[in-house]
Amino acid sequence: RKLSIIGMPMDLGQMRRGVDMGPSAIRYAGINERLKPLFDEIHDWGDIPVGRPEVVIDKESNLRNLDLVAEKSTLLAEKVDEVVQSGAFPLVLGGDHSIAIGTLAGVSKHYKDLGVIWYDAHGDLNTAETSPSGNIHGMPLAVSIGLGHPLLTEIGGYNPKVKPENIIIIGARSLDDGEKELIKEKGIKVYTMHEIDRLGMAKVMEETITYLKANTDGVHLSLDLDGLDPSDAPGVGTPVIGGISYRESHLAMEMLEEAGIITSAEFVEVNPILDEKNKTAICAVELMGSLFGEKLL
Ligand code: DIR
Ligand code: MN
Ligand code: MN
Ligand code: MN
Repeated sequence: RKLSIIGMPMDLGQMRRGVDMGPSAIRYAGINERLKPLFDEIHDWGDIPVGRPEVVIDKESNLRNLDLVAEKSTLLAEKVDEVVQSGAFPLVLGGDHSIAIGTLAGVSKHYKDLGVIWYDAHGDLNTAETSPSGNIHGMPLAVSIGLGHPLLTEIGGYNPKVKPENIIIIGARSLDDGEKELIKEKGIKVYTMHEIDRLGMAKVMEETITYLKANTDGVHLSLDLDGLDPSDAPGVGTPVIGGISYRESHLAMEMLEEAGIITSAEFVEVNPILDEKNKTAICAVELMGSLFGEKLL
C-alpha cells in the first residue's frame, strides 16, 4: 500500500489568514512518523504552489477570490489525478475547505460512482446566490454536484463530480437557509449532531458504511476539523460549539478503516494561528492514524 501526501496551502476560500499554514502544522505534528508503519511506502509531494497573492474581492459575483481559487484548484486536481493514476492513496492537507473542489476534480474521474463523506459542522452547499459570506470554502460540496460558477464546476473538464445520492454529511450543526433547501431538494443524507447523539456514532457509521458499500465504487473522506468540537479542535476559522468528540471521531475513523471503503482523503481547515499548541494538527494526525489502521494492540 502506497500513500501520497499533497499539501494545499490555500486560504483564499475564506477571510481568516493562517489556514495556509495548515499543511506545515500537520507535518510538524508528525504525520510521517505516525503513518510510516502503516504503509509500504509514503511519498510527500510537498505543497502545491499557491503563493501569497494579494486578495482580490469580487463583490459582483459574491465569490471571493474566484479566479485564484479556480486557478490553484486546477493545479491540485492535476496532481491528485496523477497520484490516483499511480495507484497510491491520495491524502491532501488543507488549506481551507475550498480545496475539496480540486481534490474531487482529480479523484472523481477515476470512479463511476464516487461516494463522499463530508465530516463537517457545515454543509458547504452554498452557491453565490445563497452564500451569506461570499466565501468559497462554504461552497465546495455544491460545486461538486454541479452547482456554482462554471470556473469551479468545470475544473478537470467534467461536471458534475459527485451525485447527490452518493453524499453523506456527518456532524452538521450550522446550515444556512439555502443549504437546508438544497438538502431537501436533492435528498442529501445528513447525520446532524441530533442523530449522532440519538443513535450514537457506531450506528451512524454502520449505516453510512452499509449504504456506501452498496452504492459506490470508491469513497472520498473530506474531513473538516471544525466537524469536531472546538474543545478538541480549537484551531479552525469557524468553530461551532457542540461538535463531534475526539473519541467519536476516532471510532468513526476506525470503523472506516475496518470497512476498507476509503479511497482518498483530505483533512482541512487546520489553522495554527488560531490553535492551542498545535492541538488541532496533532488531532488531525491522530485521526489519520486511526483511519489508516493504527491499533493499540
Ligand atoms: C457559512 C460558513 N455556511 C458560509 N461555512 C463554513 O460562509 O457559507 N464552512 N464555515 O466550513
Ligand atoms: Mn467545511
Ligand atoms: Mn466547516
Ligand atoms: Mn485510534
